[in-house]
Amino acid sequence: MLQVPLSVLSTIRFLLFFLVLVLVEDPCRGRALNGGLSYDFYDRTCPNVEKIIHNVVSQKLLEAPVTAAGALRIFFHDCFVEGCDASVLIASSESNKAERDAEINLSLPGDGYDVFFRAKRALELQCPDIVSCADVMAIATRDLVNLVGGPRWEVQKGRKDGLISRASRVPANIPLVNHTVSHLISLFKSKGLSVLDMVALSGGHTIGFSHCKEFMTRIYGYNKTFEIDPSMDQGYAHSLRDTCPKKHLDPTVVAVNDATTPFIFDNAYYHNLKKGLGLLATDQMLVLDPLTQGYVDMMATDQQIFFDYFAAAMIKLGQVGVKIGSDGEIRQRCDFFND
Ligand code: HEM
Ligand SMILES: *[C@@H]1O[C@H](CO)[C@@H](O)[C@H](O)[C@H]1NC(C)=O
Ligand SMILES: *[C@@H]1O[C@H](CO)[C@@H](O)[C@H](O)[C@H]1NC(C)=O
Ligand SMILES: CC(=O)N[C@H]1CO[C@H](CO)[C@@H](O)[C@@H]1O
Repeated sequence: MLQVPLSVLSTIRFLLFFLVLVLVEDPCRGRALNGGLSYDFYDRTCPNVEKIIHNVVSQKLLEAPVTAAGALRIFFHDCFVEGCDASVLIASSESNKAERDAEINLSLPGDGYDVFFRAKRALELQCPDIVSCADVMAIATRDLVNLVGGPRWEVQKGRKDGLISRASRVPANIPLVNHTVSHLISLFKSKGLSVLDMVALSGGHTIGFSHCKEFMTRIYGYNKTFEIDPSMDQGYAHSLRDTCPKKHLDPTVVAVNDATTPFIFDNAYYHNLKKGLGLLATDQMLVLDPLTQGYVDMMATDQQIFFDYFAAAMIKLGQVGVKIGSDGEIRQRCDFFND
């Protein structure tokens, strides 16, 4: 019979013990929780990254105040399609219709794209080939939200830029105004975001605009019983009818998302919902559905609570489907893949 010497057994036991330690304490496992992102990612390679982006962003905001809302919506769309990998910035080519040109994107505003392109160009002068467009988007969006009155949070960095951008992958991943709350919940859940995250992120509609077609069915011929959506404040509905006449509707006309403080990032959005002043059907439903109305009340009660949950949810949004290592690249130009 083969005798296993005691020393071998104890070595095996030691190795097993060590393995358990590694499994429990492996720092990579902890990092994987943030998708491999870190706060100090560019500390050695581009220490001024945040300052450079901030300068560009604040200049752009002075020129075009609508930039904040545009950028925030583009960032959200980017993260929901292929993850936060700047795939939304890619220009279409002859052989590829990119995300930007998916129908829902036609309303994403040019100033929002422009601020990301400008920030990247400024970075390339000081730290060429170092900072990904995906990280530029996360940092610039944070700055813009903060500059229009919203909270500030530290941005985790280290995202790579994606290698795929297809218009055909957009529709299934982007919420529409005719979706039910339960559909929205499952869409957000599929991205790792909770109901609370969803209600907090919807507060992004405290700034920006929507085109008339997004709410026309609420203010004209709603259903057989009601001409106007009964959950909408009737005076508000009539003022929206003035903005968006049924006949000769100009498709470029927009209404502000937050009827009370349209240009300030605050919690007025939630107060509005409680008064029937939600613009989109999906906004108004958040206060009608028992799964979400408690969170709406909470955000309306205390702006600081909204800011804390919004910031936490933006950090989670910024982790959705991020690519690290060889999963992606550092683009030289945000609108074209390297080759
Ligand atoms: C919950 C589901 C959501 C739906 C159904 C939805 C839908 C829409 C629609 C239809 C518009 C108007 C687009 C246009 O006509 O130009 C819009 C605008 C906007 N959305 Fe959302 N959205 C949702 C969630 C979010 C989230 C999570 C964010 C970001 C945190 C966000 C940020 C924005 C912003 C900032 C605008 C204004 C854009 C501008 O002024 O150019 N939305 N949204
Ligand atoms: C929602 O609207 C889109 C067009 O904007 C339409 O294609 C889709 O069928 C609608 N979905 C539902 C559930 O009504
Ligand atoms: C019209 O909409 C209201 C509120 O959404 C609803 O209660 C009512 O049942 C609807 N009526 C018809 C005929 O669909
Ligand atoms: C097809 C199309 O019009 N795409 C547009 C998508 O949005 C950007 C930014 O506004 C435009 O530059 C594209 O032309």
